[in-house]
Order: sequence, then structure tokens, then C-alpha cells
Amino acid sequence: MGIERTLSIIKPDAVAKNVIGKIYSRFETNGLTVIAAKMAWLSPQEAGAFYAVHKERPFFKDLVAFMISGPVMVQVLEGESAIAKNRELMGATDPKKAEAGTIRADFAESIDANAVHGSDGEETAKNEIAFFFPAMSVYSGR
Ligand code: RTP
Ligand code: MG
Repeated sequence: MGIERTLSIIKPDAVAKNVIGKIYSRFETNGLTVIAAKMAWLSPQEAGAFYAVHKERPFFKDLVAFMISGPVMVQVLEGESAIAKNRELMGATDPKKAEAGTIRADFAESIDANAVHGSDGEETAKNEIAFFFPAMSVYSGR
């Protein structure tokens, strides 16, 4: 595995709850370092393009509507096995099924308003990071 980078989004529900710091703390105490970050309010086009892989799914319209309902906090996380580690910290997509102590179990409301996004593999991580951040704006301290 080794050191990886992954894209994380704190979704509009968690931004509205004022828990960006609490979620960052989960990352930092579990070996993930924030190496790029920005706040954004996505347009319908941007949210649709980001989740294009789901465009034929029945929940796509609701997913886009939710992702544009308020600002999001977008970050690149770096660390040992960062992609799987972030998914583990996030918990299951449906917060009702998420393990206790995970971000979704603690901060998410529903399968739609589920607090965070995380890349699900090496290829998606690379593409999703490039979607939000030009290479020159990602600063690793290591
Ligand atoms: P994400 O991409 O946001 O990190 O979430 P995920 O990998 O855990 O789940 P994914 O399958 O990629 O789905 C993306 C988002 O779509 C919504 N969803 N709704 N109603 C449904 O059955 C359903 N399934 C997925 C969720 O908000 C999920 O985060
Ligand atoms: Mg996903």
C-alpha cells in the first residue's frame, strides 16, 4: 500500500452542523494529513460531473440536489493506505449501518445527508484530486 493520497469532501449537512474541525480531528488523529483544502459551493454541472459514475442510478438527481444545497469543504488527505483508511473512518454509506465511532455514525443524518465523501480506489482518488486541485496547489510537508 504505502503512502497514498485520497480526496475527501465534507458534505453540506456536516458543514451546516459546524463540525469541519471535529472531522479534521478524526483524520489527523488517525494518521491522515490535510495537504490541500478549499471550500466550494458546487454548481449542478460540477456536482453532476463529480458523481457522473452514478448518473444512471435512481438516486442521482437527489444526490446532485443535496451536494449543491450548501457549501462543501474539499480536501486531499495523505497517509499510509489513505484511501482505505479514510473509508474506514467514514463508515458505511447508510449511517444506520455505520459502525459506532465512525464519522457517518456520529455526524450523518441519512443515506442522502451522509456527512462525507471519500474516494473508493486508486484510480478514482487520482481523478477526483485532479478534478478539484491543480497539482501545484497540493502541498505535502513530508
Ligand atoms: P460517496 O461516494 O459520497 O463517498 O459515498 P459512498 O462511496 O459511500 O456511496 P456511493 O455508492 O458512491 O454513492 C454516492 C452517494 O449517493 C447516495 N446514495 N444513495 N438511496 C440510495 O440507495 C443511495 N445509494 C447511494 C449516498 O449519499 C452516497 O454517499
Ligand atoms: Mg462513492
